[in-house]
Amino acid sequence: MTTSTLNTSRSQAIFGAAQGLMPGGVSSPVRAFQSVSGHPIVFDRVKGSYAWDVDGNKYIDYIGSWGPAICGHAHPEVINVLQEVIEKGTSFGAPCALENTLAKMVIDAVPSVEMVRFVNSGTEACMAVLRLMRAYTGRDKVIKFEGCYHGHADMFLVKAGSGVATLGLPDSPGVPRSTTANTLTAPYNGLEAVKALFAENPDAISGVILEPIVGNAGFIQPEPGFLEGLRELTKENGALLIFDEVMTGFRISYGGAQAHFGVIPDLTTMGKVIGGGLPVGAYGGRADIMQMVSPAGPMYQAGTLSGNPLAMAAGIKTLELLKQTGSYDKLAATTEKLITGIKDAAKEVGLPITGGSVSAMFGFFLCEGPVRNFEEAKATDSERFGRLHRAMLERGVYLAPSAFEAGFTSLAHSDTDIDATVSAFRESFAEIV
Ligand code: KE4
Repeated sequence: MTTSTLNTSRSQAIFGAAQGLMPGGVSSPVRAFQSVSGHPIVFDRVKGSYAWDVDGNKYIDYIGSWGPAICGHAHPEVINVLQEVIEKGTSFGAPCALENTLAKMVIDAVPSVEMVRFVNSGTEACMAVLRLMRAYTGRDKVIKFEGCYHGHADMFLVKAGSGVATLGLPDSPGVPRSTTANTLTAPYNGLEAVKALFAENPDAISGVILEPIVGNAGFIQPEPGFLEGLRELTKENGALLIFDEVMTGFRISYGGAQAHFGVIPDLTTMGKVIGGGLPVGAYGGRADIMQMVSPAGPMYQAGTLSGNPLAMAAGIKTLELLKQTGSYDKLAATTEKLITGIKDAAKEVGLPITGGSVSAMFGFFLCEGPVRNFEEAKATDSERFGRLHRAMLERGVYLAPSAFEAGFTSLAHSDTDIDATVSAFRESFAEIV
């Protein structure tokens, strides 16, 4: 694939105008390209595995709106169902049968979920699940892991991943110390550190929340025994285990990472895929715990647009598509071919690289590795990644604009897409070596 000087003049003009309208010119920080070379690309439309920018340039997209587009962008069957449902209104603010349908699909699919509550984002789901952990156990402290990101609620902005890591914001201003005083942190895969926290805080920790596969510090997998160890430790200490599956849910398998690893938490948060591209989040788990949620119980949580028919319909159709035989075999094969090609291409020019994939989620670090936690992830060559990102963009491949994010494939990514992507990596690695 030959490079051409990408004409992105309209992107530059629109992004330039955005600067005076929205902080950083974006609606979410990581989109601002602040840790990679060049300015952001302004999208015009997306379809399948592709995105087109406002200058007409086409890209193979490995972000997929940060996870929701697992069946491919603007899937015709999702579009059709939305066109039908929208005729009946966009939001009711009242119960609708579509909520029952999606709730039953989630309950039938995700091993830990006996009851579920829909919200409008992953952040909301994580905020609510933390309140529920505390309400159920009567304890205030929570353990999270360095580099894991659970949305932007105050109590989680402690050594968080994603944009916080990208922008080097170890803690955000505006978050009172009192709010994070009950948030304890440990290194990912650091079972001994978690044991020590429980010993130092007897009967005070409500639970442990984590990404069962990390996608917000780059791609980091749990080491054998880590998830199982957390399951045992939380049980021994009367605490809850929470899997934040906002990113991994219905991506790692139809039952999420918990079904893939065979470790069942007490509560699970979800988002992204279950909304099929519309704003949705959810939290669910053991019925005895979920019964505490208002109005069944005393723990308050609410939302104007929660369970709206459009989001429910898009989620239902997306899960129906994923449930079809062979979906996850295809996702795994596509992604394995991609990450193998990427690593081989780097090694051909002697660039240090470590990385991997699980189902439709992948990632790599430009360092020797292994990368088992956020501290080791920081060894990645972020400056070189910034140049790689630009070189790939020039060759029509759109990667997450941060060394501390994961990549996502979809059912729409073809063998031709993967071959073209690996070829672009081969040329780009040679350019940045
Ligand atoms: P949202 O509030 O962005 O819907 O979800 C927050 C969230 C919670 N938990 C996990 C594991 C997540 O990955 C996320 C959000 N993921 C980021 C991508 N790293 C969203 C992209 C962005 O912030 O613009």
